[in-house]
Amino acid sequence: MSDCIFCKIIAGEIPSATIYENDEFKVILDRFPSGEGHALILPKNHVPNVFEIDPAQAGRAYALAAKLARAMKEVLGFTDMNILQNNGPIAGQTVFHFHIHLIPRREGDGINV
Ligand code: DGP
Repeated sequence: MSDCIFCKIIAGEIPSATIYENDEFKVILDRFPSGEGHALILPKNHVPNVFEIDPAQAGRAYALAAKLARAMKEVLGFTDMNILQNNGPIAGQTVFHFHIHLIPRREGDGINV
């Protein structure tokens, strides 16, 4: 989608810090992180939100979230993590390309999700 910032990142038109990639998903660091290591799982196809994503693809996205959560915990040394996903502006979605937030949590980090 031509005016989607995440599609531009996936196409390589806008730089991003990519931490993982496969045929279906790209995982980048959030440009406005809630905390250290805040990452976003993006499907490479444009799909706006949970209401429109293929449920099977949503399942693969969450399976990837579970794998990355373990790898990130090992590498970054945090203890806890929020995994969340916003759908629609009232729910706090600001980029209308489905994405899962992986937010490492540490004691006393002061993050409000
Ligand atoms: P949400 O509010 O759930 O739609 O989250 C969108 C996230 O995307 C937000 O945490 C900030 C992040 N973001 C917005 N623009 C960019 C960008 O250009 N690059 C990266 N890496 N992240 C972005």
